[in-house]
Amino acid sequence: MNPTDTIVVAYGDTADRAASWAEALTERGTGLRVQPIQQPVDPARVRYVVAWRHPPGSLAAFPNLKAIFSLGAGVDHIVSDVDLPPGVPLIRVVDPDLTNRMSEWVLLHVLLHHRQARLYEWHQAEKIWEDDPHQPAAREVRVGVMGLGVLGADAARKLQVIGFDVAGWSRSPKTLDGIETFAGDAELDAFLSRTQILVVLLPLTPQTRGILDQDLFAKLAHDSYFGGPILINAGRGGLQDEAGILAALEEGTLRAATLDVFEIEPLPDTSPLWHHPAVTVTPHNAAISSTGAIADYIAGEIAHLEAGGAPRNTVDPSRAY
Ligand code: NDP
Ligand code: OXD
Repeated sequence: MNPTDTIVVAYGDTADRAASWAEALTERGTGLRVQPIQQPVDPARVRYVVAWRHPPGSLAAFPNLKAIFSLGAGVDHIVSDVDLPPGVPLIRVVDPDLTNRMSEWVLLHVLLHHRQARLYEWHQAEKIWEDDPHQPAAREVRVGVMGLGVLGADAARKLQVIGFDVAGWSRSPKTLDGIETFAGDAELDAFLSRTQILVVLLPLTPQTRGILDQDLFAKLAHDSYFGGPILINAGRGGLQDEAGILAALEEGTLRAATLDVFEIEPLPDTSPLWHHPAVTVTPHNAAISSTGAIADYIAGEIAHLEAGGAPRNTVDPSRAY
């Protein structure tokens, strides 16, 4: 390892965030220089890039990269760059801190709908003392998780522990104890037709873009106690047709939606989703990353690569996730 070898933090949103990630990685003592992409660097010395919404085309300047790291679990913000240096492994975050945070969010929002928390919030504001004697038990509620990867599988298992009747859908067949699984386009309709609460933890790829539309909502189970299917999306905003969600809520094809991700982020002030009474908005923080945990993970993977280890948690560029 040469001490002038460099890790570049390509955080596109703000220079401040790039600088704070660079500081966090420096504190981990990787033995390499760490600097934000906004500072001048000798491109030939850059061995690693740590990226979040980097300026497209900017990574092509580095001819000697050993790996590109995503600062998150998703990599759509990287694979959408048509000028990535070819043949460089792309590594994403797979870390229990992120996984647990996502499952917390999923459980919170499934339970929030299941136990009608917003109704009781309103009752409290109106001083109404009234309960619902027909509140179903978790076992009577069918939850479907779209995407059974690292995050979806963990959330599905934890929903199952609470008692929900859980199923999942993925690209390739999966076996999860006690969870009914469906795979591929051929089994999508069967999965949807049993799903009362739909949790989406899919990556954004050319195959999944726009998948959450009115046609799909119409195929969900419409027999739930809550008066219609519920959509909970923490995958990516590009999966969803927001006009379609609003139309489905108006016509009753959907009963409610909780959205953490949006077609445009931050969600514009003008979006009707902000004040729709059946929509809950969270600011893309379902699995809000702990800088420390992610920096530990990346520093650990760099140490593993520097010791001659093979890249782990890599993304298959042909699948885009
Ligand atoms: P994984 O790659 O581990 O899992 C992706 C899952 O989606 C897999 O089960 C995969 O199927 C399935 N899938 C992909 N394409 C298709 C398809 N065309 N049809 C059916 N199933 C498909 O990803 P993670 O679980 O780690 O993360 C999922 C996504 O969550 C990320 O890509 C990111 O967009 C989002 N995310 C959001 C966060 C937030 O804060 N809102 C935080 C972190 C991630 P198979 O198993 O067969 O490969
Ligand atoms: C991620 C995210 O992909 O936070 O990790 O969205």
